[in-house]
Amino acid sequence: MAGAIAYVSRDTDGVAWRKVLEAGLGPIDYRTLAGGLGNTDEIEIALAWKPKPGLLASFRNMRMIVSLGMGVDHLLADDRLPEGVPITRIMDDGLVGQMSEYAIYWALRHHRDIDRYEASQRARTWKPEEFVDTIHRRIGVMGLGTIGQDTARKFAMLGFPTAGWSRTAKEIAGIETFHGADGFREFLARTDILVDVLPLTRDTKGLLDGKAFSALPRGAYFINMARGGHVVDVDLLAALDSEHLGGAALDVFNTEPLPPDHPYWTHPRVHVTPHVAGATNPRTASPGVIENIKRLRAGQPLINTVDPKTGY
Ligand code: OXD
Repeated sequence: MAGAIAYVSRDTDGVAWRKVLEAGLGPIDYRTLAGGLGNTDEIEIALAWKPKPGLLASFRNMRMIVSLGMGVDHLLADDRLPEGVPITRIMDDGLVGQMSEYAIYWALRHHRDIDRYEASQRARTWKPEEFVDTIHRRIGVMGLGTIGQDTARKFAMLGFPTAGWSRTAKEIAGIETFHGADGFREFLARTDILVDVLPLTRDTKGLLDGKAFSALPRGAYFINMARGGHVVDVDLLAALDSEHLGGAALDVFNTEPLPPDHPYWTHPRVHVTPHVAGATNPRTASPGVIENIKRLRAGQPLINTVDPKTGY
């Protein structure tokens, strides 16, 4: 039998992944953190989500690492990550769809003043709010990978003027695009609802600081479904407190779980969700993983590979 496949995540017991992998590959030597990894020299492939630093380095014969998230910062944060072992990541249409739903949900809530109507209902007050036309609510999506493009296209389909910002230049039909440090301020200045789906890399850590928030128009709304590490929290709180920002929907945080005493929990203009914007679904994520396992074993080039230098 081929080498072992190890499920290295504490999020679930790994049973769902075992089922989908067996359905695609037949009998496999499958091991989990929960059930015990056995002789780790036998591990050929690691399916990993937030592995303990140094653990993957102990799999001496490992030939491929599969990130169980579309983001790979959880792997690259490990300074003992074995060099030369290819890193691939899941590409999950299900997760992509969930992420754009999340952004659209919070954007529409803000766009249609639902927080205010909820407060009015609690006060039994019949009070129509001033309406902003869709064509005057500008969406800006930071990050134009698979998730960003899907999200931007769906906003554009709803009739919102939509722009995207990415590190390098991209052209996407129906979306105005900006790129690089030079395009960042201009992008922010035309954005009423900012949606963050960037990867967390050396270049994007702390990118959303006081300067960035003040470049947004007054009253702008911020949706973060990427990584908390992009945000300088004190600056976001200051922008919310001064009402320069109208509100924020935050799914990801610098520290997760969000500590119980963190001001975001009780901030009147912040909605907090526990990193659930997009959950990896083994059913929709497994075809690409199975394809890569077959390719690895047949000596063929892998798909969905990650460049550790760019971080995505
Ligand atoms: C991911 C995530 O990276 O869920 O896929 O955060």
